[in-house]
This record gives sequence, C-alpha cells and structure tokens, in this order.
Amino acid sequence: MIDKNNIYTKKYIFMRNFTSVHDLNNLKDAIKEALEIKKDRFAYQELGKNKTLLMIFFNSSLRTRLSTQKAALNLGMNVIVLDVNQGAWKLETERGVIMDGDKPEHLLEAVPVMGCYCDVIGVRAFASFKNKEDDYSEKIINQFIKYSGRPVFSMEAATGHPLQAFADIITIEEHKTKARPKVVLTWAPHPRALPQAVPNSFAQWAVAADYDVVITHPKGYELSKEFTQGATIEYDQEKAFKDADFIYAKNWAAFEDPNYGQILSSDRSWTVDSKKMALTNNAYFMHCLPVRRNMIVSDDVIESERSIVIKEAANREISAQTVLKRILEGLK
Ligand code: AN0
Ligand code: CP
Repeated sequence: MIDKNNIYTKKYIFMRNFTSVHDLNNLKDAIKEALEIKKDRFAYQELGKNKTLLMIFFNSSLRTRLSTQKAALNLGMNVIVLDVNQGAWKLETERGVIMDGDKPEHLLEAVPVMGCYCDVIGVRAFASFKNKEDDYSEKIINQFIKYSGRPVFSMEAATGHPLQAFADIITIEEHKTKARPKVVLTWAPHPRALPQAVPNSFAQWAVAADYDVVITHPKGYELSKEFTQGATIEYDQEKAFKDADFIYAKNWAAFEDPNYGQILSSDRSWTVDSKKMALTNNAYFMHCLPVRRNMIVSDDVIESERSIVIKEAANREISAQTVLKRILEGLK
C-alpha cells in the first residue's frame, strides 16, 4: 500500500517538477490521459480547490499565459500572474555580486518569498544567449526548483518548451493516419535571434513518440545532440520535405560554438511556401506561434486547410492541465 503522505514515497511516485519529457513516466500514458481530460476538462475541479498557482514571466507570452491559466481554472485552482519586468523589483541572478547597480533584489530571496504565496510555480525564462553554460544548465529555473520549496514547471525555459511539445504531440496524435508518420522539423528565417527551446523539445518529444523525425536546416544550425538523438539531419530542405506527413516550422539561432546565439542566415529560400508543401504527402503545417508571416511561412500555407496551428494552440490548455493535474495529485 502506498502512503501518499510520506514525502519520500511521494517524490518517486508523483510528478514533482516538469521541465522535460523525462518527467512523464511514460509518454503514451500521458497522451492517453490528456485525451481523456480533453473529453471532460471539468472532471477534476476538486483537485485544485484552495491551491494557488503562481505564474512567473521573465518574457512575453500570449498562449502560455492564457492556456495555463485556463488549465488551472479548469482544475479549480486560484491563479496569480507576475510579470517580473513590469512592476516587480529588478532581480540580480548572480551570487557574489556587490549589489550597487540597478537591481534592488536578489533571486535568492525573491524565489523563496514567491514560494510562500502559492502551492505550484510555473516559470518562463528564455535563454539569455549571454552564456551558453548558464543557459544549458538551466540556471534560472533550477534556482526556482532548488529554493522555492514548491513544485515547479517550465513555461519555456532556456533549453526547452515541454508544454508546447506536449501539445504538439497531442495534435499529431489527433491527426496522424499512420502509426509512424514522417515528421519534419524545418528551420526558417527570422529577423531576431530566437532560442533553441522549441525545436529542442519538439525534436526530443517527436523521437520519444516514435515518429520518423527529420530535421532540416542550413549548415551551422545544428541543435544539441542531447535533444536530437534519434532524428535524421537532412541539409537539403526539398529532399527533407519529400513524403512528409507533418511539417513543423521554427526559427532558432545557432547552438554550436563559436556562433552560439547568433543569426547565421536570413535566406528566404527557406520560407515554407505552397511549392514546398506540394513536395510532401499532403502534410499538415505546424508552428508553435507567434509566427512571422512570409518569413517563416507564406500566407497561403498558414491559411490553408492543412494548417493546424490553431489546433496546436488550443491543445496548450490540455497539455498544461495534464501536467498540473499530475503535480496536484502529488500534493494530496
Ligand atoms: C519564442 C521562441 O522562439 O522561443 C517563443 C515561442 C513560443 N518566440 C519569440 O520570441 C518570437
Ligand atoms: N507558443 C507559445 O508558447 O506562445 P506564447 O509565447 O505566446 O506563450
């Protein structure tokens, strides 16, 4: 018999933190659970009663903010949202700094204080691109895990966006017509340097879901092997698109040294258009949004009936609710 009140037992059985696909015991079970939740999203309204979710944003958001809040409300939770850059004290994140500059508060006090006012914490903290080691050791979200005293989940951290990838996999499961679809992650141009979090997670989750995963990008845009293991790299975008069942477009900045965080190409011949989509097996078009039209994808492709970007966004509520439900079950 499992003693749910025993903190040591609890630690191993329930999900405490969620930052990666590895935090779900079994992806297939999690997808099944998500699809059940989608059928009746108000079935667990008692689970979150008198529990407070605190959502901390170091970066902008539309979907994550709204869908995660909605998911928490579906579970009966209370929600507090804090934009760290709007109205809160500017936070120092480095230990040992003489704090005589423009940052009046240290993360090492702010985080345990935040933990006092809630039961669960969601954190959005993008890669800073200042220091690859800090980004890839997930310095910010790990400080929340270490010092908040609360379960913590990622709302896009430096190296991953697991709630997005989970929603993307749910969406593919709902649309696929064969057990092992060909899923192509393609780089596309963008005027600003964007993190690798979304493509890292998408590649990792799509491999974990046992799809035939192909990644295509210009040379120099190789992602960390930690996330792409099991996927095929194809530098010829047209070749990659051949027979694809799903095209997932995304921009990212370079990962490899010495170009970490830099834009190496703005080649618009990589933009996904209908000519390229015609090479596929009538593939669905996917993107996490927000998307820059006619940089990443042409108007006609994103507006076509094979575009499932809005369905992906809708499934963000479901991925967030599945994760929150599991965390809440661990608190009981
Ligand atoms: C962010 C990124 O590429 O990580 C968030 C995507 C969900 N996108 C932008 O900053 C435009
Ligand atoms: N896809 C996604 O995470 O969108 P937001 O940045 O708007 O939250």
